[in-house]
Amino acid sequence: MDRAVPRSVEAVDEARQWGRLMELARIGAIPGDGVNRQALTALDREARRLLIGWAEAAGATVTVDAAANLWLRREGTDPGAAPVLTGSHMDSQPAGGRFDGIYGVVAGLEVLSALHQSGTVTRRPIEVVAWTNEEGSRFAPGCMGSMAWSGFRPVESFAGIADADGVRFGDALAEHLAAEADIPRRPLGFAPGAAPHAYIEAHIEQGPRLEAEGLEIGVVTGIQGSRWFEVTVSGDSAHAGTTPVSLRRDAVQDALRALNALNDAMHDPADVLRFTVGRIAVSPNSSNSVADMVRFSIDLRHPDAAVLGPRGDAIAGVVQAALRNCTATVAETFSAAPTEFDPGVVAAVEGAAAALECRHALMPSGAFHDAQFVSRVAPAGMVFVPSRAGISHNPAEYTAPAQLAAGTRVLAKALLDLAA
Ligand code: HGY
Ligand code: MN
Ligand code: MN
Repeated sequence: MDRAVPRSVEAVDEARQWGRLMELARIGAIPGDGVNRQALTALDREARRLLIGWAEAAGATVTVDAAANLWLRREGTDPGAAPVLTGSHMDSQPAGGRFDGIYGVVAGLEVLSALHQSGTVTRRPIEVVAWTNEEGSRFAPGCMGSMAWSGFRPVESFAGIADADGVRFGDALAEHLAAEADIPRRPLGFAPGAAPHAYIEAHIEQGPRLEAEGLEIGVVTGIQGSRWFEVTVSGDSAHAGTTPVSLRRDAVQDALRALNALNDAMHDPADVLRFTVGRIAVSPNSSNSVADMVRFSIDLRHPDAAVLGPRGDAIAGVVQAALRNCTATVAETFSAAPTEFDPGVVAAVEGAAAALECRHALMPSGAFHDAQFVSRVAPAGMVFVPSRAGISHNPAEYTAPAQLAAGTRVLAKALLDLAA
């Protein structure tokens, strides 16, 4: 490990990076310093155009693939060498913050800018990628761009998924690609035997540990497993005033019975299992009509597949047993096994943090990331920077400029070592 700090790492510019993040945060800004920038919307495209302008000024070539993943490439001396990748996502939660996802894309861009500014040329090409729809809040599930790119699921399999307004993913993707028709295309995925040499994603921790332990950098060892389900409880709509309870097939009441049963079934005294119902839709959603349909989401996570498997597999039976007079369907829409990152990439990140004398620790990720799908086809790892009070998926999400710059310098050093 070269312990000297390369000029390109020193060229990482804290103010330039912060300025870009704050300019992007204005696109989809919501009260409380938050951001709502949903995937494949005009806001998403506006942010991408801003990023593309900066990337071209840094000498990168820009391409888009069939899943609308956006690629910023800096050539190396050996153009045929497998590239080193970095990046993250640009879409946000509906009540999102200014850093989740977008920090990793801007950090990758900052590395390209620093390499360009310092005239540093690496042997391997370096590519920054902005993955499509990581959050899964407009179109569920998340990580569609990285799942399609890694071959985990074909992009066509998402086409029929509709957002809250009934817009199908396939149509939103087609509209998006048409709006970016001026950007050169690249094939989705990679040729056999031409997988990237390595991938490192910089991201905010979205948890309290780094701040609580006074650490600057998280060297991420892996990502806990996650499974998403969609539960639909079906009854009959009826008049709230005239229909006796004994004759009702009330989807709200049976959904409540199912939720209570699920809470009991998913209880974990060690508080490691994460069971979340974040979205509930009621039809016809009228105060004086008995509900004929309730649809709710389940997000289930655990670091151990031996726990996540059985607990997730039990969900359908728990729901069915809880119903009194409605019917229900339970569909699994997302399943990402627990991920262990590549030891070589983890060592590159840890070595970079040590070389730059950053206080760091090895740690797993509670949040999922596109890196979990990239890691199935290429050696992957992540760099975390602290989140104030561990807050994320909330407008109050915050990381200081100097903390973000430290993360980007570690990213730059690790990428340089891997691209040598
Ligand atoms: O849900 C997640 O873990 C990620 O932040 N989208
Ligand atoms: Mn994220
Ligand atoms: Mn997120």
